[in-house]
Amino acid sequence: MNLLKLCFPSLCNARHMVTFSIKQLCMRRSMCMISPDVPMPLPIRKHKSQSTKVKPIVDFRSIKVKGGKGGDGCISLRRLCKNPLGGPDGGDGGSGGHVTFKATNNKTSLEHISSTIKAEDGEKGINRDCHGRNAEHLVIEVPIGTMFKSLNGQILADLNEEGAVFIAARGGAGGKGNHYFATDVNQAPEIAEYGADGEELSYTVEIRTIAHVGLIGLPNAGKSTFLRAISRARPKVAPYPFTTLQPHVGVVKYDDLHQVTVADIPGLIAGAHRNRGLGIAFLRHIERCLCLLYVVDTSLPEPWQQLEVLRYELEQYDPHLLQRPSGVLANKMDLPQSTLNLNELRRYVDEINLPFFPVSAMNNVGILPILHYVRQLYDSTTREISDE
Ligand SMILES: Nc1nc2c(ncn2[C@@H]2O[C@H](COP(=O)(O)OP(=O)(O)OP(=O)(O)O)[C@@H](O)[C@H]2O)c(=O)[nH]1
Ligand SMILES: [Mg+2]
Repeated sequence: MNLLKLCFPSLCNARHMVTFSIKQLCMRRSMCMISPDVPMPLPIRKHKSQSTKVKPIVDFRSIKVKGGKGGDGCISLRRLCKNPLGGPDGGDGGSGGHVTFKATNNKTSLEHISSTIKAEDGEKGINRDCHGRNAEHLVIEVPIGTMFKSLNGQILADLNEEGAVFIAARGGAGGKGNHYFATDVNQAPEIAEYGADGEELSYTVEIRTIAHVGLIGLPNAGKSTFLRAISRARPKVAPYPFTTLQPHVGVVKYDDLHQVTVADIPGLIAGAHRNRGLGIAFLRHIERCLCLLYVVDTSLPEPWQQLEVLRYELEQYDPHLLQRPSGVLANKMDLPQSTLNLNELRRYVDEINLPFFPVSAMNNVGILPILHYVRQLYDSTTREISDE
């Protein structure tokens, strides 16, 4: 505990916000000398689910979409007992439905999107000039920031605001019934149109931003443990590398009702940009986080080397990633080796000019200053986006 007091002078007796009441939070504002204007993270009141199913985020899908087929027109000649030559009365077919995607705040992942999507067909026309019903358009909700690309990689749509809609495949028009073809010279035509087929197209769908903040680190650094500490997400934690194989997203709520999403990205290793380890796919996930938190296992010898590896891999993949707003978490500060390495690591982090946070994710110590910093990152990036 004394070691922790050295590392976290203002917060050493903070266990974790899980147990805070609102009153306690107000007291903590004054304890931590946090201005009353700064939004505070809300305590996690709801218990984590007991289910063993853990949902990783799906941020990429290849889909085939098909608009509904138009209904066929009808061939019918009216024959009533008092009017045996009543003329053509075949109705038109209804139009097929479109497949559309609509951006909404309610969705955060693409997991509900199946690989083949088909809209409803229009109904056939029938006699007595009854037209077939037009099919309902299929509206699929997707997260804001979803991009639709053609198979050759061209961006066709970017749904970057609430309510934006992309018509991915149009339904076919309904066919005309035989009443439509009646002319002066042919008053009983026995022809009608088939309904047109709907468009059939393929796309790749990607979410531009999977989370506001991405946790990146070497395997076993404690990324999943940290995400579990700050949110209700339940990524698996285990003492072996590559426990996390898919990104997981947790939500941190603040008392001004803003929600910041934090993604636990699977561990990176040296050579990741050349597809080593779990491959380049995870660098792609990192690209989709607005800010980054490097998680370092401070108990390992020369922990700054972990930062060097991480930053080198990011630079090789995309040098712009190093410009993203970032911070460094020196994790596992409860272990004695960590205290020995702390100052050297702090010096390295100061040199690269990044904010530094000693933390013990397992014991929930040092979490609050990070959540304040996360909120600052969120505020600055969302302000930039709204200014653009
Ligand atoms: N002593 C101590 N152990 C920790 C701390 N944080 C994490 N660990 C342990 O470190 C091991 C790895 O933790 P994870 O959270 O699974 O690490 P990860 O970075 O998600 O690992 P990958 O998913 O493999 O990339 C687990 O045994 C954790 O209990 C900490 O603050 N202190
Ligand atoms: Mg993990």
